[in-house]
Amino acid sequence: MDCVFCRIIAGELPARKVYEDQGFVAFHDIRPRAPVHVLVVPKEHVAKLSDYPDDEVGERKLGALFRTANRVARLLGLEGYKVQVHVGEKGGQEVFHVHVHVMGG
Ligand code: DGP
Repeated sequence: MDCVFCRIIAGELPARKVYEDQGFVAFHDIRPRAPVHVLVVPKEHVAKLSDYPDDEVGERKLGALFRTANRVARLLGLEGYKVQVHVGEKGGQEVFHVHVHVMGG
């Protein structure tokens, strides 16, 4: 397994987890760019946001991803926060396993 986020999900690498459910995990970013900076990551390996299919399945998965980002922000007590997704190398993506940055505080 050469995906760093898959290895965190599998418990092979440590991470400061703040949330976990059946489909998602959230943990603190190793290089925080805000006082609170967590990554919300689906357990299913999908390389990038644009790989989700343009159909009802994709819509459900995208909805669940952003619903979880909101849930995590609420759990962390963030009143206002920034949500960011880098898509593809030219979009600044470094880790090719879909994730949403939630930054606040
Ligand atoms: P990006 O792919 O550009 O959306 O950003 C990836 C983010 O993942 C970056 O802010 C740093 C973070 N990151 C990379 N490797 C690890 C890691 O092993 N653990 C944690 N907690 N964060 C990581």
